[in-house]
Amino acid sequence: MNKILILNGPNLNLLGTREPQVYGHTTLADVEALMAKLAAERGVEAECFQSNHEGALIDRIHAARTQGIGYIMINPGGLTHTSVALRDALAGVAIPFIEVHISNVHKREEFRHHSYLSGIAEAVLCGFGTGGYSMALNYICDKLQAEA
Ligand code: CA2
Repeated sequence: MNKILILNGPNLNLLGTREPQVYGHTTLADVEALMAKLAAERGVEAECFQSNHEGALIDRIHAARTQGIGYIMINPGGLTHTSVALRDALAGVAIPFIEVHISNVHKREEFRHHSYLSGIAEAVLCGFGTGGYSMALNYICDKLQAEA
């Protein structure tokens, strides 16, 4: 069960190409390469998946149940604030997950202050830029190693 699934939701494929004042200059490919490198250094396998489609993310979460995934890291993008279905999928597979946001959602518009996922997440990180992904990965690797 020492596999990690790293999910990125709608529009995160644009990372590093637009709105650098909010999301920085790092691309999603950069983030995914770093995740693979850091995970390998810790003897863990990280699989990354990004989709602009809610159903595709839900299908990927369901598949994780039988793929030896011990932990999920997810930046749900805008679905954070809208998707009961994504929450139900994560609750349904009962795989612990960390919710990550690049920006500090609490410093932004009111509609970004509520997350449908946070109430069932093990932990939530926001406002650390793309550095939040590395922090979450370290935490998850510590947890998986403590369980091994
Ligand atoms: O801060 C985050 O990571 C968010 O999850 C990003 C979502 C936003 O809806 C959430 O409120 C907070 C937006 C993802 C869109 O990402 C883009 C990246 C670069 C350029 C345009 C969009």
